[in-house]
Amino acid sequence: MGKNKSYQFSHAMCRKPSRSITKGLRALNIGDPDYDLFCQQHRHYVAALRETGASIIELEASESYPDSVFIEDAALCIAGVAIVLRPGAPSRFGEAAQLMPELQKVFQKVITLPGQGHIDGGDVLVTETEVFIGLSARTNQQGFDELASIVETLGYKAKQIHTPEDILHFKTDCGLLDEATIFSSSRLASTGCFEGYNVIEAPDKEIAAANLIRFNDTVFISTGYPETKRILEEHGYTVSCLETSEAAKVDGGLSCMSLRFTI
Ligand code: CIR
Repeated sequence: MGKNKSYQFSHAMCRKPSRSITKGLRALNIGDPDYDLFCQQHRHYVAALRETGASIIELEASESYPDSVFIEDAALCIAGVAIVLRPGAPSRFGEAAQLMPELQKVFQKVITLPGQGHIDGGDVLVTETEVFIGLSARTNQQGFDELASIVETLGYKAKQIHTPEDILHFKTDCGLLDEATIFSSSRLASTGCFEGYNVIEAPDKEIAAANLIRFNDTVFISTGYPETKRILEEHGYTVSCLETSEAAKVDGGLSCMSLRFTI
């Protein structure tokens, strides 16, 4: 595995949005996503990842699972291995089994969690040596224990975090910028969970920008956060903005729409 494996990737796997996305889970109803606009934004997302030099595997939409476009929650790809997770929301349980054969086409080793714990990929942040796992409404202690036991065999240290209560997923509020640096909301950073890393805090008025992804040489942020863009560029990052208005209506952001890995 090469250097900077936490943000340099040969591949990403994405799933097209389904028409049933209008039934997607959300904490607050601010209106249904527009299917056609979601598809357009998703196409731009896929194209932008591809432009970094990666190959993108695009799966067909799955109507049975409204939230399946948020593919990150059903698996974790790490150290050349795919780990099928067990999402914490009942309407999403079946996404993992549906994804498994797709992962088997790509990975030599696909493993499942050993027990009945729950864990959403949105609660997992991978750095060069550590795997942060945030307990949340979707990820429980048993899920942590099961995933921790697997990633430790892959040479990573598992770190348990208590995600502040009103945050859906750990990565709703943070993203990796490079091997030493994490971008985070101040509410999450102030818990001290990123000790040992450099932290760049999201401006309080742009807290939703915290769900960014570093994918190869580009940091992708959602459009509409000019201060975040300025701060990241000042730190020397190449920043590209992507429209995520429709995903946001069902609590989705940039990280959840891809599995990022190297094979
Ligand atoms: C859900 O509530 O499960 C979806 N509507 C949104 C999932 C977003 N996933 C993520 O940020 N990892």
